[in-house]
Amino acid sequence: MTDNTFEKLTLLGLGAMGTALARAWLAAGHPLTVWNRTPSRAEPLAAAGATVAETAAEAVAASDLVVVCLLDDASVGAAMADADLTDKDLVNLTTSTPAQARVRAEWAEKRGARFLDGGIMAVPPMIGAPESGGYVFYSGSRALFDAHRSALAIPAGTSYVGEDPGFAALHDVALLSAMTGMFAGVSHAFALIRKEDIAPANFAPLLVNWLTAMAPYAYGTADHLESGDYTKGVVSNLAMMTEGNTTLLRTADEQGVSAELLTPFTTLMERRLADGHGDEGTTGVIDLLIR
Ligand code: FVH
Repeated sequence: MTDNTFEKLTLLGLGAMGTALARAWLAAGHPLTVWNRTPSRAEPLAAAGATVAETAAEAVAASDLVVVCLLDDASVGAAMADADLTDKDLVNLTTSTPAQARVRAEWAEKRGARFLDGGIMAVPPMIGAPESGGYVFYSGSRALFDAHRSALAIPAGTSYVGEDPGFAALHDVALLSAMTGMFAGVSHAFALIRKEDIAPANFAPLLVNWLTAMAPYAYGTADHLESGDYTKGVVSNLAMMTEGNTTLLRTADEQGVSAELLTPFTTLMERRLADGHGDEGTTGVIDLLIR
């Protein structure tokens, strides 16, 4: 933003997320050029004040700041094959792996652009709604991030996690992976009560409160990894928890529920216990996972 004018930017990709981003920037007063492979998706945004480019190359040429939010890394390469990136500030909000983000950063830099990768920790309704808590991890060029910070902060909060362009994707995927484990646990818990006279609507708040109470377990794990002492502050040790797992597995059997979501983790706990670490918590499982 300079004086009273809002920074001009270009957005490639008008899927569910791209459209939400576009609407947030337009609502804030940013002049916005958009492009989408299927042109009809740009029509509602044209009505809301966006300039629609006919090609991705034309859209890139329109602004110094170019944001990309496409399906995957391959679509980023395909969409910008003919674009001149010289002196552009390219922000890629397309979900990718850390390795893909690092290669994409080299690709952009070879073409004369500064590069910032982003991992969006939000779903489309959370964009442009600061109260939702949505945010984006950014990594790569710190100079680019600082130069465009106010524009980048319009759709969602910002969290810069380092110069390594792979770090935003790594943080994003690590949190999504933890979420996947939580979804697995929630699915198993509902399966256990499914055939009983327990209303899912009454059970849900119990689950939420319990998971919320247990979430700070992550701080203890971090402390173990930082200190190297996996027994530090352990309240419920591995020997006890592994024994407890037999009750979890037996209950699944009694309830006619497959234990296939539980067994991968319980098997790792058993291996760590068998290696003689019964006085630890579950932090040692991390060492078993790393190849
Ligand atoms: N939607 C969500 O909940 C998640 C939240 C977290 C972040 N993700 C990531 O955001 C990227 C975009 O997601 P999206 O929700 O906008 O995805 P779609 O609605 O499926 O739109 C995909 C857009 O990509 C275009 N596209 C696909 N392939 C190509 C290609 N080869 N060349 C050019 N463009 C391509 C597609 O165009 P079209 O089908 O309309 O022509 C859409 O614009 C994504 O990385 C999520 O993981 C969203």
